[in-house]
Amino acid sequence: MRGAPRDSIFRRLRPNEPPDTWHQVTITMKGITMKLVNTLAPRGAGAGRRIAAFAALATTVALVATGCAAATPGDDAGSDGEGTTEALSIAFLPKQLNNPYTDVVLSGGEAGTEEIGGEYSVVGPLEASASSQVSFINTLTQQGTKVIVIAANDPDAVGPALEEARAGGAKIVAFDSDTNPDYRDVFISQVVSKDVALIQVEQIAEQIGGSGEIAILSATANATNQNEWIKFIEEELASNPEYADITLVAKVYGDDDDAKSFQEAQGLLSAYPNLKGIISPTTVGIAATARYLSTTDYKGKVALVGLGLPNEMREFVKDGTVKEFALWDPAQLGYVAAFAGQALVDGTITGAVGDTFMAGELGEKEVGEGGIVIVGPPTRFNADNIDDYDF
Ligand code: RAM
Repeated sequence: MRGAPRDSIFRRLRPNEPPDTWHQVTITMKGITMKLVNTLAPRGAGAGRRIAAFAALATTVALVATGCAAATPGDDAGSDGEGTTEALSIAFLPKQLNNPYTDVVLSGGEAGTEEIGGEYSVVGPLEASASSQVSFINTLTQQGTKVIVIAANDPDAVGPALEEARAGGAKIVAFDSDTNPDYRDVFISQVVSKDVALIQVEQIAEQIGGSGEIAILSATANATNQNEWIKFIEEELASNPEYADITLVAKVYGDDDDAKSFQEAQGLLSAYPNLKGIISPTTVGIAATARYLSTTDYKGKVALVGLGLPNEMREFVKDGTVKEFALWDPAQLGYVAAFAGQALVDGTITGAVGDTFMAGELGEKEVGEGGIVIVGPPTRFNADNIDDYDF
């Protein structure tokens, strides 16, 4: 293994680390790696200000990334130590750049790529619409990128472009949000999809006392991951007699846009005055909904569960808006994706069930049914443990 020795990237799981690298995007251009960090947003600042500041920053990043998309080597790329082999180019294409969740995932992707001795880059759109990733894939294909790691905004819209990339020799690793399985070699999934759904149903049922109206506030309507989780949530509500008194009255979409998610939360409460709880299986949606609830009489009365970043949710757990939510360590997702890309390129795996590869400090990973690699279990965050996490 090449690359400089370093501490574990999963340092965020250690308590009391300073949040100094919290919002960051790294881009590599003409041999120079730039880290853009939102230092305007210390932990505990208002979420609105924080997200607005980062959105402005990310606009710059996306424009730069569009212009030079991902072709150039990282700090220590370009040599295998003997000066003969070209570094493996691994390009990450998240659903959208201006999403704090993406930043954490990418920090793991960068660390994994560095550990492999690969050439890391990031490109991506600023909004998660179905077709927004196609032009980025085309550029990566033209540049001969060896591994494209993609979180799909739509399982099929990216298909033809990914097929072309593969025809040119690229390996495709889906992560976070899957493509149609025909278009990728493996999918790195944070957790077992059904488990993500079940934990959220359990949490909402606990918090509303087992009966009443609930709603779902999701990301975009096309997102594969969100739709998979919602499908399992609906199935569980319909089939488990424990949940017979819970009624799902609405599903709305905040498009992983802070302002739209905030408005959708507001809209839900005015359209459904008897609403007892909201499930938001997206980090953007749950933070925006918490911010809305925290300033209204609904605070502490309407339950809010879902998937959130501890650093974004901390203030709402402390002020009593939110009792408990869930997530996993997003950095592990990017980290494992980088190693999967390398394993595909060097032929260790093909994406067949039972294939195994080593993912650095996370050890051996196995490809399961459907070409899916599961990374880790979900964690519940509440007032008792939220200060132990820093991501
Ligand atoms: C949002 C995105 C992402 C999802 C997380 C939990 O940031 O929609 O795809 O996995 O939430």
